[in-house]
Amino acid sequence: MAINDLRSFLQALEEKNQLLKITREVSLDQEIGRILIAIERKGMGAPFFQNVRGHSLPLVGGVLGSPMRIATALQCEPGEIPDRMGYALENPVKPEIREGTAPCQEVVVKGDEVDLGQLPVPIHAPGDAGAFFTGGVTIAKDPESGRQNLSYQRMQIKGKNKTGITINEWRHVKTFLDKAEKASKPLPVALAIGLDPAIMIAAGCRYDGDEVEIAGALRDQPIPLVPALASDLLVPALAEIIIEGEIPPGIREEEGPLGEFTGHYGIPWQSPVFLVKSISHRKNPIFQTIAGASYEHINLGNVLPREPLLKKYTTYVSKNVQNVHITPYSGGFMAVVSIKKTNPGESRNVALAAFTSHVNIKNVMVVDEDVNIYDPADLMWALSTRVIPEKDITFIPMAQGHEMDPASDERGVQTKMIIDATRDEKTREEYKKVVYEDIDLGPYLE
Ligand SMILES: Cc1cc2nc3c(=O)[nH]c(=O)nc-3n(C[C@H](O)[C@H](O)[C@H](O)COP(=O)(O)O)c2cc1C
Ligand SMILES: [Mn+2]
Repeated sequence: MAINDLRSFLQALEEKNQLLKITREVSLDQEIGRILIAIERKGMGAPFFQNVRGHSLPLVGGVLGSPMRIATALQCEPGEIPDRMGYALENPVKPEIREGTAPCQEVVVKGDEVDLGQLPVPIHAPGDAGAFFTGGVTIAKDPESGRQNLSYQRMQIKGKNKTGITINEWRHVKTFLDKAEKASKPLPVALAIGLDPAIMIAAGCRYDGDEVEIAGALRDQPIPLVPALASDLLVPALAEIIIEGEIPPGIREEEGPLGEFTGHYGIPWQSPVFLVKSISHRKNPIFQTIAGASYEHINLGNVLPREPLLKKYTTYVSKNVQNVHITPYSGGFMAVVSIKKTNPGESRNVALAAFTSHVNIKNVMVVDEDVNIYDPADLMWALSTRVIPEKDITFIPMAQGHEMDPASDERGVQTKMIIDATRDEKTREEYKKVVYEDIDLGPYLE
């Protein structure tokens, strides 16, 4: 079955037993966040809440919270994800611009009718400052070149038609807003919620063109876009909900704190505001959210966009590299490389290559090919049984990392670490891993 929007993706997840329909009434105030995280940590499916207290819209979260669900979204095997992402980043496919009204514009609410309180926006983590839109993709254009861009900017609700908008340094939207503010003009923005997961994955990538072309490459066909209602932006035709408005120039207000990808809270910051002019949606729209500091958040921002280069650089150093993974439970600070080692020093060279693939990589663990890089327990087993600390652990002090990592200084200077968990030739011969074949337990538990 082809996936081209959130609905078809949810159906694909359901077919793979990766969707958990929750019919019991749940509260937006932390309860949904708690359930999202508990279910994700237990490796269950994506929770699809049918009954949100005080709201008629259903809400889904965690759809890209596991390698299995990402593989379902990309219609490949989990081990093929880095290659699929690498291919898409190098073979962009331009979108298709459609005329006329699109599904995402079936119902339109404008002007004074706009009320963000009608949407089921959760307060996710206990320390969050309020309700944040976290699962929507920001659409904006360079005011000079007209180039369009997709990214994530979380928005704290501040009124019926007003939110904050968190725009970090180095973001394309930051350069667009700088240009608009210099000309004392507002910057039109659309927030698209409830999307084809290919568009969500593309929006987390650092790319110099329009990220929708990466989504097209992931789908091997152009993504359909339609003209927005309140600006000259182009929005995904099959989105569930589109919120349109603008960022007025020169305004900054306090926003936050919010649970961040590092697994720690940020501190309150000064943000521009987003003033909403219209909300359009499909009939019976589905709301979508991403819990802060969830694996889903880290997969989108820190894992999927970076594994292709990690694979490319490590494979460049050794053709014996089997696969790579950036682990979502490390804030994206840990890279794991599996290798079928043939030379004694090969694993160290591969680790050094891994550091060059992204500044955020702080810990690199190299394992033999019999270790499951997606299984934290298998990695801890390799650490516990195959590492001789004084020989296999190497520190690289005073290197550059991420400034939000609490184990680095305020400019991100930190010590990097190599954990070489590969065995030498002799140990490899002497010690074989005990492997029990996987089994379908269904018939035994009836
Ligand atoms: C779930 C998620 C939430 C994010 N939240 C924000 C945010 O609030 N503000 C921000 O500037 N960047 C945020 N980011 C990071 C950027 O959106 C992301 O790096 C994006 O690729 C940047 O796009 P750009 O290269 O077009 O600027 C978030 C990323 C993810 C995956
Ligand atoms: Mn961009």
